[in-house]
Amino acid sequence: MKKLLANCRLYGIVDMGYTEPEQVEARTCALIEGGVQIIQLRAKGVELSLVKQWAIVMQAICREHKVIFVLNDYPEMAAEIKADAVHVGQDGGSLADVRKIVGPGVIVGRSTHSPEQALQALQEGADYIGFGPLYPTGTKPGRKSIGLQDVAEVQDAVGDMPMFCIGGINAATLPEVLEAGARRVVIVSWLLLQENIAEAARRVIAQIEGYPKGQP
Ligand code: TZP
Repeated sequence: MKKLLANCRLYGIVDMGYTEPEQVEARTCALIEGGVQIIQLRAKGVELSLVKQWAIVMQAICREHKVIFVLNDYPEMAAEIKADAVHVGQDGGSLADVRKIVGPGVIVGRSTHSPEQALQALQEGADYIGFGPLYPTGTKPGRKSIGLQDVAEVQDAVGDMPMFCIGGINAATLPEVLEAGARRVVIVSWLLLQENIAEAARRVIAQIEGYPKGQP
């Protein structure tokens, strides 16, 4: 799975703030159909039994299609359901502690909101980072956006560790995000709100892969 991570350009999230429980399966499949190779379940403030139920469904679908399944926030649950990956925020404890819980084979990702946090995550041994929010976003209300000015420098500094730019990315902002030096992106609300998620994902991936400076 860690090898697959290197090829991922678009990271999709089934965010339960935008998704009805009965849509979990279909949305996971639509993202996969659109070529998304890493998919997270993000279910903030939801009862753990439900999170686990959805996580098991998504992990099974992702496994069948050789897509990386990421559980947001719950390392113990990630270990229990044998998730491919777990993603933790800045408040999610040390990455060493997370790794102790999930074991060495599981991908560990960290949210970062500044160049300092990105470098810290690199030093701590993150397998990948999210970097943002680049723009203000309703998916993380109240979180200060960090803009595009540090993207290229941080991308250079983290070397081969995949860095996924995140926050307010959509069809309109993607070109300038790529121009700023991003190689990989996470898109949450814009993708989930598309009538045809698979088609939209396909277009985004083609745009990232076709970008002149877009080699990972
Ligand atoms: N972390 C930083 S911004 C963000 C997260 C989870 C939300 C991004 O969502 P959207 O809808 O793509 O702006």
